Amino acid sequence: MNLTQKIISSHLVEGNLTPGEEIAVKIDQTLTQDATGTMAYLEFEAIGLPRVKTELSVSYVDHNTLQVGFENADDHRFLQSAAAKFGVYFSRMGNGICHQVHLERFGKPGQTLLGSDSHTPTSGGLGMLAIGAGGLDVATAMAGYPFYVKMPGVVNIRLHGQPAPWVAAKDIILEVLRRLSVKGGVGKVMEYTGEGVAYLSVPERATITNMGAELGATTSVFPSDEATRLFLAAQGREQDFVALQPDPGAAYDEVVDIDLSTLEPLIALPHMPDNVVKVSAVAGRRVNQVFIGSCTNSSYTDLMKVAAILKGQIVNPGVSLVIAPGSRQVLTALASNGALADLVNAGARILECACGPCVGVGQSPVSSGISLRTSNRNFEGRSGTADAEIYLVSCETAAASALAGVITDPRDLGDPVQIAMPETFPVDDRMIIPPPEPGADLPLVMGPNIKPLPVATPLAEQIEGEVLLKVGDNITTDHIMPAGAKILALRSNIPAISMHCFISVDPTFPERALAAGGGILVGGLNYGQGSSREHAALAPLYLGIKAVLAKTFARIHMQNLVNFGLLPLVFADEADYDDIKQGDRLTIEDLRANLPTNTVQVRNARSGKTYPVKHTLSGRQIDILLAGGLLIQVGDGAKG
Ligand code: MIC
Ligand code: SF4
Repeated sequence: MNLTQKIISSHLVEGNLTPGEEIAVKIDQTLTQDATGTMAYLEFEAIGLPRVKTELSVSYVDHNTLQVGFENADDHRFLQSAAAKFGVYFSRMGNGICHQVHLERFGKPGQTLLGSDSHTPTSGGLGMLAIGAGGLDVATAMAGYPFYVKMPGVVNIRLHGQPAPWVAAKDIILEVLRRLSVKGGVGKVMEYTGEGVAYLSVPERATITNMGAELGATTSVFPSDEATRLFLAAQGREQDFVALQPDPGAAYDEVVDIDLSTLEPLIALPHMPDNVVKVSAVAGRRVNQVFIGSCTNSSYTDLMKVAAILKGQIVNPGVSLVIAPGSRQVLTALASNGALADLVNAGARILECACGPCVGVGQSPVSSGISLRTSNRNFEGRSGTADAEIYLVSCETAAASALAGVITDPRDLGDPVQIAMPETFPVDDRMIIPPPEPGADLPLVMGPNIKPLPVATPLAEQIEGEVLLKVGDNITTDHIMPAGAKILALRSNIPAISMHCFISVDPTFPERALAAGGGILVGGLNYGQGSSREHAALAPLYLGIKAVLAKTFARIHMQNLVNFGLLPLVFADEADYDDIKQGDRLTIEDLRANLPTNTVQVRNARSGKTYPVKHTLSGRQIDILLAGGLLIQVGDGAKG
């Protein structure tokens, strides 16, 4: 067996290892973050259990920590009260980005982790099977239910040779994205092997598994080896180490070979993470801002490299350099060894240990500005500046460019910087509050911005409605439900946040949808890629959307639609997409009878055509739709 199959089979509750068939997997650990966590704990409350049933569940606060207005602070207070009430560890504001802290303090090789954030696969760098999902799936896992997913195909990415000088882990995953695209990983796990693995530390492996999310992959995983043991030992957690490797000669569904010794520094151009070229091909373009941080590249070694490059120099006058360390542990280490002073002396603006600019919480670039970022997503508008251009790079390229003021190949700097992994990290878990002993009936503390969950309804016999919006390929959840500090503050208030749905595509959409009493959405390939935010399903639900007709769907978003009773349908013939115009009236009849037999048809009143559609839903997902959403199903189950 390969490593993916080994971990899945040791957690398999239902199904078999045939790719494409639905399996149920036992979940050992869960994580949530503030922007998805408020919903997840409201959902857990609705399920009706007093306490989580997982081995470990952690609630992080890292996405929106600006606390502009009371809404955000109220959410954090609610999350702290929910963690105490339901038996969940609470990582306080300022303690760091969920994925970085989870890697440092909680991740365990061979275990499963489900997180309400699409970059949960970061912990795959430790040999975990770590999967991102919507809040309701995570709430369900906290309630002790297994996680359902289609058994992925396993792609073996074989890393050959030693990375060329100045080639970073980021360049390796950018190369994978260049080759496979943002759709290339859908329905697959990326499993890394080969002699090149030994050259990568756990945080470097985590950079690669983190950005496997941008491939659309179910997850990515590295073996657990001597580097894993050393990392866990440095975290004071050697007891959590187990060695894990695929069996010799294990079979894979696909193989990708990458020679690390011939790679060059790479860069993703606006506005997609797979729009990758060599840094040298675009060197010399002016840069207005450089952001170093995010769950992709904010580890100790990342920032030590940056400090070494910047030491004794000053940031170019045309550049604003902002740095957000990934965790309090990283920041403490930099503070005590002097590297923080090197960063500050060089003119870096140090931000809180949080997601920050990555999700548009502060530091929006200037109009038409060019921002070089070490983060993972460069979707249009995500930075908060509609016409900014975001480029994705390694820490080395970011630091070199911040000094030069133009996009710079780090190889121009001469000898590469070498940073050794420390033997011990400054471990201090006092900003992580363990849950109290079971027994006490603690309150959930809610501010006025926290509104009840919207209720899904059982699938109707017939859906009839206007095509309220027709969009193209690769529509992201940032298009459907934008982030940024102002909108993130509304994550626990669905009526209010819904008024921002699709506004970057069509500002009139929310009002038109409400006025029409709801309708239907039409999308292209890979609809709903990106974030796990279930608000991208909850807002359309609130606005009355009944069905989404697309060429293909991204995994997490499709499950989120199902969880809230919205029907995801796929064109049987992609050419029918071209026949539909925004404003057409569509009718889908005999749904309850035709869904289980996959014989659904959609009639277009304007063109008079009937389109055969199919779905890729499992029997379980059909049952959820017929029942009116997962919450109704699970809630009933939990009550007996
Ligand atoms: C993201 O990077 O898009 C986010 C913000 O972390 C999201 C979660 C969210 O929208 O709250 C994700 O990746 O799932
Ligand atoms: Fe946070 Fe950005 Fe990572 Fe999402 S991608 S978890 S917003 S740092």
